[in-house]
Amino acid sequence: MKIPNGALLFACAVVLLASSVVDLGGGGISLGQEEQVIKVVAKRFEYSPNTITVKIGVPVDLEFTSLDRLHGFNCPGLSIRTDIYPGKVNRLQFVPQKKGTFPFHCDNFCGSGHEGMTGTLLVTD
Ligand SMILES: [Cu+2]
Repeated sequence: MKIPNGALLFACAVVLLASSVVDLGGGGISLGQEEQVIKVVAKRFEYSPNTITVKIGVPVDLEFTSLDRLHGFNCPGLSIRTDIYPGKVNRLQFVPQKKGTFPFHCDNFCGSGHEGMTGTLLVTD
């Protein structure tokens, strides 16, 4: 099939125009279910919040910050972990695939009291 150059250019222009109009809509368009963005603050020897509730099958974006030093977030039941460095946002993205109650804990030794730095991640319907 032969397409005249002019027609191709015109088609490209229409696509470009259409995409720029969509962008002006502001902030992008998300299809499907919304992401669950949850901010978690870590400090000696706690997480805030220390109970995190998410929905099964919906993408989760955990945004960790530390107020003092390096901590960790380790949730073995869901096979997820991240380091939590002070002064930056440490993201952990996952899609919960099973319902339940999953304990998490700090896995970077952060002093006397470190063993009590724990929380619970609840995956619900
Ligand atoms: Cu810690």
